[in-house]
Amino acid sequence: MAKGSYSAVDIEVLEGLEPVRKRPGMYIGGTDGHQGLHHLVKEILDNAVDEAMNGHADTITVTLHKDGESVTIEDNGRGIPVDIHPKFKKPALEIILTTLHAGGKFSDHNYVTAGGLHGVGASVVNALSEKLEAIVCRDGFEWKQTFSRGKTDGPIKKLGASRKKGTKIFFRPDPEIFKTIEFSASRVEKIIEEKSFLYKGLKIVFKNQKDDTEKTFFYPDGIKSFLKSTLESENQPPIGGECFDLDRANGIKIEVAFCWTEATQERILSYVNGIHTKGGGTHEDGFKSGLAKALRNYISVHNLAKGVKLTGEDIREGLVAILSVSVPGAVSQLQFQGQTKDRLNNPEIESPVDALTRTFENILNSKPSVANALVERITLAAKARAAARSASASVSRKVGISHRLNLPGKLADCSSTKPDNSELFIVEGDSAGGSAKQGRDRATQAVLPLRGKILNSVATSNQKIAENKELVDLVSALGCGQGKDIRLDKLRYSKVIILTDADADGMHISALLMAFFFRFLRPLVEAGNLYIGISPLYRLKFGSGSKEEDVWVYSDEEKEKVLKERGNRSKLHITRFKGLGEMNPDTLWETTLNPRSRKLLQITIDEVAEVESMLESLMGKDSSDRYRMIQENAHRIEVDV
Ligand code: 28G
Repeated sequence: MAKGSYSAVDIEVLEGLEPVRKRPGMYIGGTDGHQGLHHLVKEILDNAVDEAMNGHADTITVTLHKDGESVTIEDNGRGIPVDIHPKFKKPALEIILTTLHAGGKFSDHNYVTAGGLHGVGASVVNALSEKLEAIVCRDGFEWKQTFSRGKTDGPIKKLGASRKKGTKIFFRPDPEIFKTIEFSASRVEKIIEEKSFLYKGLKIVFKNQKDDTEKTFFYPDGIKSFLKSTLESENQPPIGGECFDLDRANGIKIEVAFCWTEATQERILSYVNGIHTKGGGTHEDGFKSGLAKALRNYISVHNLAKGVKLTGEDIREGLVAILSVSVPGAVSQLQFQGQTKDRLNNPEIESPVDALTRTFENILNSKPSVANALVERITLAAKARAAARSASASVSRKVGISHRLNLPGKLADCSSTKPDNSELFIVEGDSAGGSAKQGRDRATQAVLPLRGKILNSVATSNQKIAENKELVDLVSALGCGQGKDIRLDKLRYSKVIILTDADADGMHISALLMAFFFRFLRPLVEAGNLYIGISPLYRLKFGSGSKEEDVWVYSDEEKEKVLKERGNRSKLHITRFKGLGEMNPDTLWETTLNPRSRKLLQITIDEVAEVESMLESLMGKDSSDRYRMIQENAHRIEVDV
């Protein structure tokens, strides 16, 4: 059989889809209806992108159907093979969609993308879909097979002759698996946009039947457009008016686009075979070292150093970069590392990226005025950093890594010293703090009451933080330090739970606290340690005497729903809680603190862009915007047991 052509014999390991339905989270990262749900789209889209990347398709269409709960993805590639597997006597299409790891062997000269680390393919989507329809056009015919929850509805059908070629997959996620199956159009759009930035020349059409719109994503300039769109959306013009890009195409494919801005942080968005590597890794390391070499060489050749010592951090201050690396061959050759497995670990990738990036020196030489603007920017950063170093030393002494000895006086600590079974409740106000202290499980739950306005920390300097007693107390209670010196292994609690009243003021305080965490304790948020505790808005007391029954509801809609369900038949008494302080300790335990019955909302960061815009709205003066942000996230509520 010719190299590169399909052979059904490639499919070797067959395993049913039961494990996927049993533990969906293991395959798609969650079933709360957001990350996991949208992961299904990524998974199918990735297959279509693979087909395009290998030169067999150039257009992909993604349709979000009117119901908002189903999606069709179509490519104009070769079509998934439908020939009968000699051993299993089933069409390849069916095997691919109904068995785990049925992708067969990857040929070693093709680029293969993968939907993150859970990239296990179409069969997972099939397993988690109430309905999936696959239509294949190839070799002059159109074929169709449909599935329910990963099982075929019947054999594949030949629909008739067709001169088209390609694959079309419709699916509706299974409401038995997902908390909600409502797709977010903007999220789907983000997924599509990212893909089309990463693969220049690929055209992806997004048809949104919900609002009858159609958008085409096509970026011939690839990640250079990605960079420009990032800069534009953040209103950050590049220094010297210039964005740079480098690429090499043979073997390991490397593309990088970058520029400097007036911002103080550095931001590198990196990808390997289309997989976002939030934790960086060897490709990023190569880029950083290459960049440092290019600039240091340029500076020394032109004698621009003037006695200032430049660190890598100085060089990268204000840097915004998109780095995309593609390694030919199976994704399984890629090695990932770190707690969330989002750090590339393949050592052979570092030096080619370093070598390519070093050629940036040539660009600098050819554009002396831009180069000088950059050198000035970098030397200034170095001087500022040196000046800040002495000041920040005194700050970190105050806000630094704490010991049990200097825990804040207001903290009612738990008796456990094991972070794994310790939780910290950050409670608004002294009276709620009092109820929480009495109502909690002293063994595992600590309470820190916060009083007064918390600083709007997004816009606040380290200096001001050090002067804010509430925040200093919070950081010492956490024990892990903050900012660059954060040490997550010293974090004293595995769950840090913000608990505020269920009103606008409470939301505002949560928003400010979250902003503080995002800005100064981001790794803690990224590691999934931050939660918002949801307290009930009403108690509905049904019946009376021994038949009395309490139902706690967390929103007006839920109240209406429960009342409708119960009808008017029983006696009813409704109490609205104006604040946590109104609940007695037992009630607070039952509704809000008890791990068996409470509702927690885990705060996650899945995309840098999302957080940036979130931060923007948190910073915004309009507090209703902040309120809305929290409300929008509030449906991600998960009951944790
Ligand atoms: C529309 C939504 C998602 C796809 C193809 C095309 C082929 C294929 C897909 O083969 C089996 C395993 C590795 C080769 C390959 C067709 C070769 C020849 C294909 C998609 C055989 C899977 N002819 N298009 N899978 N491979 N599009 N779009 O899923 O060795 S999946």
